[in-house]
Amino acid sequence: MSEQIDLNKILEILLDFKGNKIKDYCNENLSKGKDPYIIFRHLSTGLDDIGKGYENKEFRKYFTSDLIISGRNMKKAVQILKPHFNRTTKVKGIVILGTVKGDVHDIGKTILGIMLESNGFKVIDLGVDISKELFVQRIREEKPDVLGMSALLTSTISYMEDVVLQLKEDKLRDEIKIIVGGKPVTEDYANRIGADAYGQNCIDGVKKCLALMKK
Ligand code: B12
Repeated sequence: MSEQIDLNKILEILLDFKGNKIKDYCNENLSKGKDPYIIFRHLSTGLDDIGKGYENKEFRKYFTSDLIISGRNMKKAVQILKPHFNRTTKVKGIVILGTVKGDVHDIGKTILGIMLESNGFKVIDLGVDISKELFVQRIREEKPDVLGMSALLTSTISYMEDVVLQLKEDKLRDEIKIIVGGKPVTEDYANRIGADAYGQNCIDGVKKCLALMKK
């Protein structure tokens, strides 16, 4: 599928300090009948570019302040787009979500939660920087079908394994399916830590959660 994206315009919107441009962009596109997920995907392309420009040590194009502003604007977009994702009423299962300890990136996880809700899941989003103890406590309380963990830092993905091991120790591992995702996470890593599934993006994540419910 080829999509025309004006990256410069997206970057200008994401880096707008006041945050008005992102609201106008989302509302204008929604009023034209554009699929909210496509709007979100276009904005994500800009975030990716900002991430790469931040990472490039030889010619650093973006700084931490740019990450903060673009992250804040993306969250505004998520709030505007949220009511426009389709919803189904029948509950297909319960998913508990959280970004692991040490990591505060939550845009991907939040959008996954919204898309899971649109696809009939009840979602309990624990938020960010979640310890293994809190995951265990909330799993005991809520008895979800699936645990979804997110991590965006190479330094925090190993905590996903800590959570899996803790669940084993607490005899909860067989009670729940585990799906992991986030930029540095791979299918291979998911297999290595004993997760049941890996989701490359939100759409893949929803598909995998639906499949896990059938197992
Ligand atoms: C916005 C942002 C921030 C914001 C976060 C705001 C927020 N509320 O989330 C702020 C400013 C707080 C931030 C802070 C930092 N950040 Co930052 N950040 C980003 C940035 C630009 C975008 C991340 C994002 O939201 N992407 C959009 C979403 C939609 O994509 P996503 O999260 O990957 O999610 C998709 C998939 O991965 C998947 N997915 C995600 N989670 C899950 C979970 C499941 C279960 C499933 C199935 C799927 C799934 O679905 C989504 C798509 O559909 C990235 C660069 C990048 N391109 O990733 C850097 C990036 C992640 N940050 C980075 C860094 C270094 C930092 C800081 C250490 C910077 C600093 N010096 O302080 C801190 C760390 C803070 C901490 N302890 O967590 C690095 C990480 C490098 C590394 N290898 O570890 C990156 C890659 C930038 C870079 N290229 O250097 N950051």
